[in-house]
Amino acid sequence: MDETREIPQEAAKKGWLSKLKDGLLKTSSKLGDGISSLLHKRKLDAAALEELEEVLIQADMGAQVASQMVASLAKERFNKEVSDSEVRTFLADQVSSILEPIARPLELDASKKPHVILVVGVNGSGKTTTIGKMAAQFAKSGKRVRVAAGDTFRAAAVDQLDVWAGRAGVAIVRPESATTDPASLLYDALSLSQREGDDVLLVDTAGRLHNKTDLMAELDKMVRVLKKLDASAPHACLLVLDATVGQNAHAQVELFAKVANVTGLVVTKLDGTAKAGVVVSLSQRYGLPIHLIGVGEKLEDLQPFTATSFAKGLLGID
Ligand SMILES: Nc1nc2c(ncn2[C@@H]2O[C@H](COP(=O)(O)OP(=O)(O)OP(=O)(O)O)[C@@H](O)[C@H]2O)c(=O)[nH]1
Ligand SMILES: [Mg+2]
Repeated sequence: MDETREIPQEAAKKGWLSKLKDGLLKTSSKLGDGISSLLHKRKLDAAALEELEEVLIQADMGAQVASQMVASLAKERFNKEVSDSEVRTFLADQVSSILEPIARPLELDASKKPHVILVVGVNGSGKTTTIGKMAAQFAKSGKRVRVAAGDTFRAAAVDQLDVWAGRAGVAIVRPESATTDPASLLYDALSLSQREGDDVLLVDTAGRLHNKTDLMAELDKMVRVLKKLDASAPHACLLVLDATVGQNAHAQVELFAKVANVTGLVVTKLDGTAKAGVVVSLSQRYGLPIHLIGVGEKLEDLQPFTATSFAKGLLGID
């Protein structure tokens, strides 16, 4: 047995689980405090259940999920003595089964050279940071990676991606000037990437929220240009959502689903909010796969989304 290989992997896994738990601390402590105080010296009666529903809604789980979870808890434990840890474990199981069908790793199709990933989302949601982190992780796993600065208009946006590319040790395609059209930059990036035999091309896009028509036109143009070189591209379109906006994330999913063929979600900034329950309401409502989550600004703070560990982190269970 190769122990030297196993130990670092185990350590990395443990490291990520505690990082996830720490990252979700704002939400889990709010939920935990709410649950303990509503159970304080009392049985799980109707008033306690009503309070619990409110606590879940406050964490942005959504009204429907909150009422379903409370109803199933009531079925089993109504008017019984329950400890707060029993309630947290019960809720974590419920959350986990809601998340299970949509927690899907982002898979690369090895037959696509490159596998083109378009990254979209509103201003400041974490697109560029997420691309940087993903690029680093793909590169670390031995993939040949290139990033394209499709947000051509803002020099600062291009420079930010450049810094991440340097950190990740991957190639970048930069626009010649602020007037370079994003679609023509993408044409150059994909041609180069095909010639070089890259495994992945990650495309950053502008987050300025135009009106819906402009946004659709710009994304359509980008997709059309990519298809000239590879009819199956883009192979994924990831919508990056900032968890701190809570229920507003729903409006963003609805907007982007209309203007782009969104294939999956990345939820960022879970560390900065007590509203991490939004992940649960998004899962229940749209059924879109959630591939990755961000719990911090550093390279290692982006990780695959897994149902059980997220559910446990959310409810503060070890
Ligand atoms: N705490 C925390 N901060 C994050 C996370 N992801 C991104 N950020 C921060 O959020 C800010 C915005 O991130 P960007 O990656 O620039 O967002 P963007 O979507 O590219 O923004 P625009 O290009 O302006 O549309 C930066 O300060 C990031 O460091 C996360 O998971 N946790
Ligand atoms: Mg950006």
